[in-house]
Amino acid sequence: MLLLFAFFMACTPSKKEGDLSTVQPNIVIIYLDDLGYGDVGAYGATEISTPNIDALAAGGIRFTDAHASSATCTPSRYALLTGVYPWRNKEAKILPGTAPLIIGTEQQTLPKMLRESGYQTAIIGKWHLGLGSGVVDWNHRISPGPNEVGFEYAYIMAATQDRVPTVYIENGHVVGLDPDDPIEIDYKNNFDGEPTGLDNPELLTMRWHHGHNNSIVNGIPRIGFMKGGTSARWSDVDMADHFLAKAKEYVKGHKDKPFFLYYAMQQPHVPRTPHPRFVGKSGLGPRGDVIVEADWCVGELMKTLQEEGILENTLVIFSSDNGPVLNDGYYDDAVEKLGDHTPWGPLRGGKYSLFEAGTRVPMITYWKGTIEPGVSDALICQLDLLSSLASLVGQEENSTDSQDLLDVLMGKENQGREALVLEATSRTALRKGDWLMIPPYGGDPIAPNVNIELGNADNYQLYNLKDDLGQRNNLADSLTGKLEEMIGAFTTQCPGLGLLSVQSPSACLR
Ligand code: NG6
Ligand code: CA
Repeated sequence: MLLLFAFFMACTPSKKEGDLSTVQPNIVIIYLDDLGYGDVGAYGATEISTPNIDALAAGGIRFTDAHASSATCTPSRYALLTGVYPWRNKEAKILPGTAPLIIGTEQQTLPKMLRESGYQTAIIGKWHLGLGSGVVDWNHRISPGPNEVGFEYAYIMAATQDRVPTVYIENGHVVGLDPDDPIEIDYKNNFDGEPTGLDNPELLTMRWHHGHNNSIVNGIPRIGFMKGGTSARWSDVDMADHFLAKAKEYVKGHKDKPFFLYYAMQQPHVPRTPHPRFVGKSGLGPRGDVIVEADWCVGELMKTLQEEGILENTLVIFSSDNGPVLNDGYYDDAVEKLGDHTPWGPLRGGKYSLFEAGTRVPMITYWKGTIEPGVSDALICQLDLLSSLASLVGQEENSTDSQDLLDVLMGKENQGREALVLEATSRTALRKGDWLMIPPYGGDPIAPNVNIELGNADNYQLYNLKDDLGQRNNLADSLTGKLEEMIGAFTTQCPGLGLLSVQSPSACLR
């Protein structure tokens, strides 16, 4: 009887009308890799079809001014999971596959917080926050990693699809590893006699454009050198199905108690390797095809939640870790077949950029029967999920940069953050209200290989996004009062992050 009651409570939370403070829905974060603001139908894309993501948007809150904390992966994921601005941690930058874990095992994290509330917690997909505490031996249990910072279950790729090791890791163990064929990884030197993308172009099925010319796995040249582990190497074209199967299995096996699932998909990051059944489906080349594939995965996961009878007890949060990039290091027709598609939507810049398309990404909250469909233009950051979800499940959480914007996530309130410090490849800028201020930074205005405007300029830039979403009209010279106000606000966001130190916010490093 008691068991039955517990089961009932888990599946049907005791929700009072308008009171979310005691609710423990399942929480699923679906996180894409490099999906741009304009890559989704619901965000205006006309050249690509994303019916399943669009359905989430139509049935939930579609945020128009939501941000990843950063314009690259590792820092955004650090912020998402810790609630701490990534520029406070100097290690929070794009990591090689051999980097140590950059989240402290004593640090507060989203999965830890939810675990304290009785949640089961899992990550399935891309990790890219480092593993181990020095030199990793891939042939023994790899620790610390996701299991040590709050995830009870972890089925991950260590870094990115273009970096070695190209294996799945389940709770610290490389999946399918033959002990007689140990894995060795090195990011500096190749292993004797191993082919590389640089020396063996005849072995490649995908050509590298810049970087990506080290070890070859499945005909694809990668970043970093790898030897051994042949039986454990993943199949790139099956990766989406593989992670999806794991996610579905997790949902089915854990539906009787509240769970948190962080489903970190690999698309549309390079190398773009759609399963053969999606090849050619978008007409935009592999980049478009993997977005179609990812959309299908989203639909399948939603179907599973429905079939398992838990859709109305599950909060789904959909987003991306940074803005879009076309050529990110391989010849894969992303540029050539783009046609009229605009992955950055009406924004300027893209991945790696301090302009809006660097960090402003699609974000949707969906909770059937609880969230009323709508559109929110509140300024919100993925950084805020920690405090907001703590508030949802009734946990105290005020130790971080994260703000409690639960009502905004639920579509009950449109007042988001007042200000947000954005980060792109260790540079920072300030959003406040409708304004964006980018301090002067040296370096290329346009990244030559990826052809993205980075936001670098000799002088301050100030844009009013309300009138000028495309950030074409720099008002820094004409609105000096506003500029001063923004610089002042930027400085107070973090004492020490002032005019002289903006280019290296070391005073704010923890
Ligand atoms: C860059 C890679 C790029 C991508 C990025 C990380 C080169 C030349 N470029 O260094 O291909 O892997 O790192 O992307 O190596 S992220 O989305 O994980 O931040
Ligand atoms: Ca990314």
